[in-house]
Parts: sequence; structure tokens; C-alpha cells
Amino acid sequence: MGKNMVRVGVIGCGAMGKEHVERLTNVIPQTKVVAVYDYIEEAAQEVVKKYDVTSFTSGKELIDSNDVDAVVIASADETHADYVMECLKQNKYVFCEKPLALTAKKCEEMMEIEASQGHRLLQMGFNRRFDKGYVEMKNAIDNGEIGEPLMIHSAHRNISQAPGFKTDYAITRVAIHEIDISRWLLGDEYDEVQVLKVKQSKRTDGDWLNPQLIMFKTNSGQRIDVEVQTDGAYAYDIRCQVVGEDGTLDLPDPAVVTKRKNQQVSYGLSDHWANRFSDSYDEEFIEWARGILNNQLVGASTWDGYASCVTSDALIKSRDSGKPEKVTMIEQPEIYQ
Ligand code: ISE
Repeated sequence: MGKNMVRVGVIGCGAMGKEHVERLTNVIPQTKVVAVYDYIEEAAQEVVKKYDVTSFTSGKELIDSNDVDAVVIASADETHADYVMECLKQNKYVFCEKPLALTAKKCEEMMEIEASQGHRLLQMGFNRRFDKGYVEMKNAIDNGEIGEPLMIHSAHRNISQAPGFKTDYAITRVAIHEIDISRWLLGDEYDEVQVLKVKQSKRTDGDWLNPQLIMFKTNSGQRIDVEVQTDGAYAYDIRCQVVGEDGTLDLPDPAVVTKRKNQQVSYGLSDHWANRFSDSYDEEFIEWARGILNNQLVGASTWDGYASCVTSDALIKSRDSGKPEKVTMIEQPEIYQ
């Protein structure tokens, strides 16, 4: 690793992986993509040609390489855990897209290995923690500007999903952002969670449940509701309102210009998460690179990845049981405190 440059290997060259390669190559000054791997050879080769990088024949080979200082994991959900474990064992910095693992037990194993290395090595891809709007809301809460926060109303609306989408993904891939951002905003963990059945939308291009209404209760008794529409919405629209004792905070819409025409005022909304949160993806990698170079990561940790997995499991259990379910976590290891 150079003094000011992190050489990155990217595992997974699908939509997210390609976004990351472009950003780490052309936007973030402190990173340079040197290698990629994808089990679909053509996907990897497309990136190799465009960015003139090396490709490996397995993720393990990429992680093993002495030319790779840090690894970005953007492969299929079920492959994340093994790649992360390998990086942690090798004391290599790693950035992992959500979900961290398919089971909470696996996250516990990761935390043990990371703790044995004596410092944080992993940053989770919870990009919203770097979004300007959420950051401002967090600062206002922490400065006591709305008094004690009492509840959060939020919505996560998508226009469409890729083929193969399943009911559980509404939690493990979509609402997982609200699972993370709500506990980050409030600085508290969840006590219990619930999925409530709601009337289903005809605008769903498959046979999964859409929408789903999910609820969290924190240890201090705050309530959070999240409307999750995974398909058929009018835009990619993310809404969040924190209600405090002395006032409320609303996540701003992304548009900066309003148009006045035909006796109406309007402004645009995004059609896709990649546009809506573009700035936050830049910021999360700037901070990741800075964290690696200073040996002090600041973004969401393995503990946060673990918390989101435990919460997702409890939500899926509640959807099946129809009842609220407890969120039971292990004691927080010292390196995450
Ligand atoms: C995607 O992975 C995301 O992170 C988006 O925020 C979410 O809205 C989308 O449905 C997911 O596929």
C-alpha cells in the first residue's frame, strides 16, 4: 500500500460491482482498482477491458494477491460471508455490501476473528450514513435540537426489481437500509420487531409480498414504522421523519431546483438508488480509503452488519408467525464500542 493510495480488488462485477469499480477508479483519488473477479467470466472481462485491470480465476486468489491491499465484496449475497472471513483471517481491509452474511452466527465468527486481529478491518456498505440529509438529521438529534426522539416514520419505495426477487429480499436487501439507519439515528438497539400484513399491490411484477409494513421498537421504547414498496412505485423515493419532543426532522428530497409552470410548482425525484444516493457512495469510499490509510475505519462495522442480520431474522420470523418477535443480540465486543 502506498502512503496515499489503496490498491483495491473488487469481487463481483454485476450492477453494484461496476458502479464501485467506476467510482474507485475515476472518482476517489485515494483508491485504484487493480483486480477484479466474477464467476461470470464475461462480466469480469468487460471490466478488464474498460479499466485495464487484472482478473483472477477465484475470489480467494484475488484476496491472496500481494498487489491487493483491500477488497470490495459486491458479489451474490450468499457468497459474502466466506470472502469476508478470508479477508479477516489474512488481516486485509474489506468493504462488504449488505447483507454481511445469511446467518447471525456467521457474523459472530467474523467478529471473533476481527477482534483477534486487534483492530477493525471491515466496513459495511451502509451508504446512507454518508448521505448529507441523514447526516444533518443525525447531528440535529445528537445536538438535542428536537428534544428526545420518540418515533420515526419512514418509507422505502422502488419502481422495480431485478428478476428473481423474493419476499425475504424486501427485508434482507431493501429494508435493511432502514434497519441500519434508524438504529444509527437513534443510537439505540432494537428490542422487538414486527411485520404487519397489508393490502397487496397489483403493480408487482412477480409473486412476492408487496408492500410490507414493518415496525421496530427500540430498547428505550421508541417506535419506527417502515413502509416497504419493492415494486410499482411512482419513483425511487426514500422518506424519513423523526418525531421528537420539541420538533420533527424530515429527510430532504434529492432535487435542488423547483420548477414553476402552468400554475404549479414541481421538482424531480430519482428513478434509481444509484442516482438518489450517488454522493453518499462517493463519501463512503472516501471515508473507507481514509480509514485504511489512517488504520481507523469509521463507517458501519461488523457489529452493525451483525445487528442488521439479527433484526432481519426476527422480522422474517414475525412475518411467518404474525406476532412481534424479540431481537436478541450477544454482548457488544470491545473493539466496536
Ligand atoms: C438495492 O440493493 C438497494 O440498496 C436499494 O436501496 C434498494 O432500494 C433496492 O431495492 C435494492 O435492490
